Amino acid sequence: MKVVVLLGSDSDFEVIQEALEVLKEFGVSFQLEVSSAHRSPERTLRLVRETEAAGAEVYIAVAGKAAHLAGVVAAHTVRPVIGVPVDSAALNGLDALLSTVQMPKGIPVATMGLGKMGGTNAALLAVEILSLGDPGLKDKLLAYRARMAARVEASSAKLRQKL
Ligand code: RP5
Repeated sequence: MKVVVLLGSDSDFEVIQEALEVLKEFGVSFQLEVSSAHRSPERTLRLVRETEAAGAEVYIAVAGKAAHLAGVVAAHTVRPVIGVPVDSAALNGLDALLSTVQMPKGIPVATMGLGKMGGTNAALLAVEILSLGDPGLKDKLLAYRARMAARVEASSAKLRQKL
């Protein structure tokens, strides 16, 4: 497995569902686990140690509210850690966004935008990181972007037809 996806709670699953499809689309192997920085701190530490020893190259940590998961994971590995803040109800995710992005100097977390958008970008960033050592993945990323650009062009043509 190349990527480890950690969720602070099973209630975060919806946020990362599309991201898992992206990883599958790119043929990137991943391991998905629920582990909380607060409720199961020892399990979180064990998972980071075990998966790094097993060859994990990138971590994606998804958490809401006082979201410490990404920071805790980053504290225990020098592999890149991508944080996805969950947009839960109380503060619309501002709590999780600030908790994830405002890492003190020395322990970086690459923080994505809130919610599903951030989840999908986390998967794409993980693929980009892995593509540094895998030209095949780079080609797939370029093809993915070309498909996106074609969709923009098609949507523009469709809109013009409506006028
Ligand atoms: C965080 O608290 C989790 O990442 C989740 O976003 C939030 C709420 O968790 P549950 O109470 O739904 O399990 O730790």
